[in-house]
Amino acid sequence: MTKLALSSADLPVFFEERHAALAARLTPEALAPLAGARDAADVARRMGEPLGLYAHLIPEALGGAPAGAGRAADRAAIDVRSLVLVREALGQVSPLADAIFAVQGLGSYPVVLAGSDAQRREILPGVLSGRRIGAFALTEPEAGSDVASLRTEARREGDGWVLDGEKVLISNVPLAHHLVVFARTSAAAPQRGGDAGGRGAGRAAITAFLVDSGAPGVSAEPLPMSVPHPIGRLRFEGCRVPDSARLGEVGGGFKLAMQTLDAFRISVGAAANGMAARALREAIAHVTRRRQFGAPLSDQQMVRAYLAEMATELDAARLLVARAAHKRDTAGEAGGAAARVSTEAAMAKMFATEAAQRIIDRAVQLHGGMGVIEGTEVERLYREIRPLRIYEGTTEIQKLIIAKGVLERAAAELPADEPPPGRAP
Ligand code: COS
Repeated sequence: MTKLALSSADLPVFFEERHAALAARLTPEALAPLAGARDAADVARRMGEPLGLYAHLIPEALGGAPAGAGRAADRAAIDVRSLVLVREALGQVSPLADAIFAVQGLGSYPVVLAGSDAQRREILPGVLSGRRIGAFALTEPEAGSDVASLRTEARREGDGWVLDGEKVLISNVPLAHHLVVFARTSAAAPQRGGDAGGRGAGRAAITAFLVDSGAPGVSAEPLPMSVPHPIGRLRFEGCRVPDSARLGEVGGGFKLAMQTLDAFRISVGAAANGMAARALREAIAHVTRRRQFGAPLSDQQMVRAYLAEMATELDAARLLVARAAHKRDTAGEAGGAAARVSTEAAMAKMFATEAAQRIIDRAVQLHGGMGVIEGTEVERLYREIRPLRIYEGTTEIQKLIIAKGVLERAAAELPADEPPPGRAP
């Protein structure tokens, strides 16, 4: 590979000079140590030093990479377009590295957003260097998409809290030094779709905590996945933490989780675009080399139709991702918190991951039988892309978020005396 396909080259209108400089550093040579590597701990460390990729997860004011003019002093400003470029590159080179990078972000951005000065000082320098790896412990056996129904409990005891409960499908668990744990701090027992007080009360009862993965009362167990990916289960049994381990306000956990997901869902789309770009490149190489019926496969009209669809879908996905990231980075900053981009982020995540699955599937088809032989690049990508349509919010959850945003926008545009769209006057 001579060069990686990065959106900043094709879509300069969405990007700035610092992105071009970053893209120039994201070369196949620079990222070669990550390609094909299977030792997750080694991959995680290398992305800190020497590669410096985690700098894009930390605001400049806290020692990370610049997020653009006027944002240098903003202690919550991470540059989502830089995340997009890093994940597009990692998606092409090493989906394992990409997944670790993303979860390092999910496990540190809540500290950036809501951490006290002491928590930021304790966590962020290690995140930057790669000496410290984080995880985002939200999902539970009975609370996946329905975050408000989570059951892990944090009970007030003396001047601290005691955590009890179970988390599953938590990426980075086998590597993690610290965990961002979302727990229920209200006494109300949760029911499906929230708690006894309804969905709103279910959400208002969630608080985030910063917990050391080696703390007494925490145990971890790895889970094997269909692709090489460090993931596992966590148990909290009488895990005692001081009140200073609380991340943000009591009851602020749901919002903190959603704000974190809004920023990182856009970059999931970018990772999907990276994997799709790699598959398209492999498909083009194959169909121009392989001859059937006396000519290269690329002479066949049906093959050309596939290539046309793959390239168009990839460009459409890149546009949605770039639009969401640009809006997230440039929309009015209010009190350090970026403007809501839930709808655009959900569109980018949904469309790019679904399109990448289709593009990679066609790349497998174009490879014929070789496409399903273990060790072929497209066969590996076929397995690697699948979790992206599920993690950080399934395609179905993204549709709910998009529809809600569209309806709210339509309602906001209506004159006060007009009935909502779709309803008879
Ligand atoms: N920033 C700030 N506030 C946000 C927010 C954001 N990005 N997203 C939601 N909120 C706020 C809303 O404004 C609302 O506040 P009010 O009650 O004050 O109006 C509150 O949070 C609830 O939001 P919403 O009504 O959208 O919540 P729902 O319960 O209807 O839906 C879904 C929540 C289903 C969208 C959410 O639970 C979700 O994203 N689930 C998927 C979880 C996931 O991605 N899991 C994977 C884990 S990581 S691999």
